[in-house]
Amino acid sequence: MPDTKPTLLQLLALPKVLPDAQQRLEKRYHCLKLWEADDPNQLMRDHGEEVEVLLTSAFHAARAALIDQLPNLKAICSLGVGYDSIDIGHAHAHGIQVSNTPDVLNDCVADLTWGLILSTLRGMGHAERFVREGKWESQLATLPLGRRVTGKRLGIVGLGRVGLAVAQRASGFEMDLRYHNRRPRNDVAWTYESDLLALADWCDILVVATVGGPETRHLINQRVLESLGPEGVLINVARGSVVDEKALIEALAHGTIAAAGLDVFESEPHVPEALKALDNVVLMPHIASATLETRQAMVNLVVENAESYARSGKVLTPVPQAAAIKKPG
Ligand code: 8YV
Repeated sequence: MPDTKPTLLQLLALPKVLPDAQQRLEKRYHCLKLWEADDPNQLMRDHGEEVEVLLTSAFHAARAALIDQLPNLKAICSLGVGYDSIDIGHAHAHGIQVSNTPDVLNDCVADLTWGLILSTLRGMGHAERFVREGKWESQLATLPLGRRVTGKRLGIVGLGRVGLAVAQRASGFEMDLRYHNRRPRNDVAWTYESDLLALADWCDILVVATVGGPETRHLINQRVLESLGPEGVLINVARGSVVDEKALIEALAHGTIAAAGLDVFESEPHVPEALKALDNVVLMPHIASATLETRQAMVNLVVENAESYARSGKVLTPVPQAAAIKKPG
C-alpha cells in the first residue's frame, strides 16, 4: 500500500526523554530527518514540495528562506517557548500556522532564575571553585563576602508567563517587587513601572524575562545598566539579544553594576572570553528549561501539536497572529 501519510520535515532529533515520541510522529507522518541526510540541500530539493509540517526548535529556527523552500508548508511545530528565531510574520502571511511549547517550562525557568539570583548574590560559583581548587584550607580570608538576598528590591522586565512564575517565588524572600511590560497587567497587585530606567534605578536585582526578537534587541543597554548602579545585579533568562553584551561586559568590568547571572548570550554557544574572565558574573549554558520533567513536557507538547494538526488541521498551542505585528521600539 502506498504511504499516504503527510510529510513532516524534522530539523532535529527529538531529545530522548520520551521513549515513544518519535513513534507517535511516525504513526501520523512520513518523517524526513534532515540531520541524517548525506546531502541536506539535495533532500530539500528532492522533497521540499512534499513537506506539509516542519518540526523545529527555538535553536534550529525557521527563517523566511527555509519557509520559501517548502511551498506546501501548512504548519510549523517548534520545541521551545521562544519564537524569535522563527519568521512568524512570513509564516502567517503564507497561511502557515506556527506553534510553540508555552507554559510547560515556566516553573523550571523560574527556578533557575532564582538559582541565578542566589548564586550571583551569594557568590556560590566562585565559592565552589574556591573549594575545588583547594583554597579553603589556606586562603579563607580572601573569599569575598556575598550579599543578602532576603528583603532586596526585585524588578522584572517582562511579566509574562515566566516573569509571573519568577515573581510568585519572591514572596518567600520578602522582596518588594515592581515590573516593566509593554502595558500593565490588570490581574496582579505589583507596581507597574512604565519607565525601564526608573525600574532599574529603583531595584537591587533586575530580572530580564521578556521575549526576544527585534522589538527587544539591546533593551538592556548602557543607560539601563548605569541606572541599575554599582550595587545592582542583572539576571538574564530571556534571550542574549535583549542585553547589549558589550555594554554589560564594560559595566561588570568597571563596577557600573555589581554582578550578573546569565543563562543566555548574544551568540550562543559562544561566550566572550572577557565575560569568562570576570568573577562577578555567573554563566550558565542556556539550561533554564533543561530538567527531565520539563523536557518531557516540551517534547510531548511539540508532538501533540503535530498530532493535532494531522487530526484536525489545527495546531494545539498556536503562536498568536499578533506576535507578527509587534512594532520595534
Ligand atoms: C530551550 C528556550 O532550551 O524554550 C525556549 O525558548 O530557550 C529553551 O527552553 C530551547 O527552546 C530548546 O529548544
